[in-house]
Amino acid sequence: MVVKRKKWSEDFAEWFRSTLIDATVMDYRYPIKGCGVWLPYGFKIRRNILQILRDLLDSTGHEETLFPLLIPESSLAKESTHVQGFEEECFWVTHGGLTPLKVKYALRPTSETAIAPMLKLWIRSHKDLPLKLYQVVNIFRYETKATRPLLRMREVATFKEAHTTHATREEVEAQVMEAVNIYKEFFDELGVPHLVSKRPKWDTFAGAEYSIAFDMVCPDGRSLQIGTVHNLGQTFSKAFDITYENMEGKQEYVWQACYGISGRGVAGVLISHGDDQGFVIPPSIAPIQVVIIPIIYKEIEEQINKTCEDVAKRLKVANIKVELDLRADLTPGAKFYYWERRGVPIRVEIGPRDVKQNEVTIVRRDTLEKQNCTIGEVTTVIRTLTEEIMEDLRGKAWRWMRDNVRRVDSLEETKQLLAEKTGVVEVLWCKSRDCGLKLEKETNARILGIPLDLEERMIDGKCISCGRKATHIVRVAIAY
Ligand code: 5CA
Ligand code: ZN
Repeated sequence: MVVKRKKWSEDFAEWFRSTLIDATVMDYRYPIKGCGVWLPYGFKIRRNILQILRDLLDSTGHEETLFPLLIPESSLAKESTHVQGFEEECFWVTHGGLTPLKVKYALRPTSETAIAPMLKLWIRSHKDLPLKLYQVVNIFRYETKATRPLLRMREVATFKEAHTTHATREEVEAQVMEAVNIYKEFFDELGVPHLVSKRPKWDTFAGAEYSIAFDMVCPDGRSLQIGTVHNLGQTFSKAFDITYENMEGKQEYVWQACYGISGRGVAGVLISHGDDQGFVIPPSIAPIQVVIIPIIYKEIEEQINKTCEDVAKRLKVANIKVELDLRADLTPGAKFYYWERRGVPIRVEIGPRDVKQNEVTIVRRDTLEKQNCTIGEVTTVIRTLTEEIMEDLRGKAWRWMRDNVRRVDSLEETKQLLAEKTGVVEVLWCKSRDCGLKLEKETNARILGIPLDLEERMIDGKCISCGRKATHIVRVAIAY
């Protein structure tokens, strides 16, 4: 298939779409809109990223489970704000074979109402709490906005959702903060720069008391929500009658939180570090960390290939994921290009001069800088280099994002920056709903919310919308 190549910096959406296929990460040409296929190479990236998330959750007392995909309408409809938020987004199963079902089933759009009836059976006393569960599943949402590979799918094939249950309000609030810290660590490990904001009331998850979201800034200046943490309060415990017996022997409703990261988390990694040549996969999650390419000269072909094999063996022994590209039908240049698109972080070239000097040439994918080292040093040099690359990717991505988040005082400038899609704009706000909605309307943008770390701090200045005293800084962006 011929894919038209677009630049990261010029047409990000098209760049992402074509690079996903070209780099064999995902093929979204499936005959149902909003569904895609994880290809073997992409699947390995996905698995490595999920492993980081699983490790973080497992080490903080979460346990992995698996709930059914089907949710009876009677469960989904038990909580009114939740069902209002989701019923139009559900795919419904209405038949079993040719027989119409008495109660139709939703394909889970998220799993609160799959989990709640079971919690009611499991939770008896305060000794059963806290209960911290998660699952990695596919969910289905009948998205009506334009679907985009990984960013807005109808089958969200990669969805990690955590659901926790607690005895008190204080405990669930502490859990929300733990979740925020887990997600921060997750994105930091991957070098994905993010903004953490408390979403405004009108953009809260259906059924939640409040929502905290992680957003990144895309190369085209639009923001992308890459994770959310919700405090569900007692919404679902009251609707599903989930109670526990407290120390005094009294029945109390439980408190709940939930938090999710989807395939957008994978997209975040690919987008943050990509460039005009394609993806750049961070070494820590790269399925192939080093590719070795022989630069063949007929007379000493055998010697070059043997050296390549020797170097591959050394790297393998050192637990470095290495691929030796001995394909005879491709020129070295074609191979460079092939692996660059896929984002293999380090390339080792071995040619006649290298063999003569007992050396190899090492090229970094992110900067295309070259260096030489002796064959004896190769594993040490590459180990150090993988750490350097990770640091540099992280630093570069954060610098780019910080340059694209701007504090602005005037409404005119806010409008102009957002119209030009130059990233996230931070303005002063009185926190009133009217001013927030008015600001969204005037700028055609979305309020992402108040920076979480500044939520408690009062601000001096005037609300950008009404001119009265402001209380908070608020982030605004054109959101995906
Ligand atoms: N039950 C809660 C927490 S698991 C929940 O469903 N939250 S959510 O609706 O905000 O989804 C969690 C995350 O999934 C979002 O932050 C967003 O990054 C991602 N997401 C939501 N819809 C889609 C979609 N259609 N395609 C890809 N990712 C999505
Ligand atoms: Zn105001």
